[in-house]
Amino acid sequence: MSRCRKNRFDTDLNLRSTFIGLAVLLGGLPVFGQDQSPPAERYCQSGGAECFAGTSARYINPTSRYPHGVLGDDLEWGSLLVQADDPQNSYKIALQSEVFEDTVPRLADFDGDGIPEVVVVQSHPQKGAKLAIYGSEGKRAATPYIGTRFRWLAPAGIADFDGDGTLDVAYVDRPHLVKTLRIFSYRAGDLQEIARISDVTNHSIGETEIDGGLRFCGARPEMILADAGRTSVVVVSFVDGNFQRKTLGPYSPEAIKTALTRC
Ligand SMILES: [Ca+2]
Ligand SMILES: [Ca+2]
Repeated sequence: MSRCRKNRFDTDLNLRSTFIGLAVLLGGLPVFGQDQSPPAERYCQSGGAECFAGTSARYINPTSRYPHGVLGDDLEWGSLLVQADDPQNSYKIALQSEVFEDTVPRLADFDGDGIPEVVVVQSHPQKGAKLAIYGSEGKRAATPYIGTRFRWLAPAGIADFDGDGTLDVAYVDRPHLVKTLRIFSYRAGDLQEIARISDVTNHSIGETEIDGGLRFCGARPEMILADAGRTSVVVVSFVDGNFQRKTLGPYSPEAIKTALTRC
């Protein structure tokens, strides 16, 4: 999960114009352009990488109003921009005091109508982070805020992990402190917690990316994470009616990548 380092130039139009001009002189390539996040990740029910053709989403409007710096700089995102072929499904969410404290937005279809909703990490200046789902009508569902300023969560994946037909979303609650994977199911338009797995993490303070992710090997999608001390790679699977965690081997960034791509 990648994250471009943002810069402050979007708040200085003169500087920005200068840099865009330089970019043009350098061959027209967008060497500038870190005033927006990379495009949204797509969580396809098939486990593939391509779905929701015609819809894209990214964060825009960097802001320094929430100087937590957990993702490597003191800038977070002020707005979410969703663009779809159908103008009715295009929208912008501009936060006022809160920020999107996140790497990229995530597209997933929670209600099965074929139109993706957007999963974000949104942080409040006093209450810290929560995970939220947006649709064109606005915020559709959210977990509670953690409750304390400068406390964060890192999404681990979106899939029907338990195979009950409803989409689930998982995140590591305070990956530097509490290190607990929490799994929520989208039911009746709300997020209901269905499981917790302790002693895991997917991020260290200052890293610009979230570690791990999903793999599709057996009957159900699995989550790849590190143990809390980042000494081993672990996989969380739904087996025999329960979420279970299993150690795969010693931790390294390469071992995480290998675990994601091999069964
Ligand atoms: Ca939908
Ligand atoms: Ca489910």
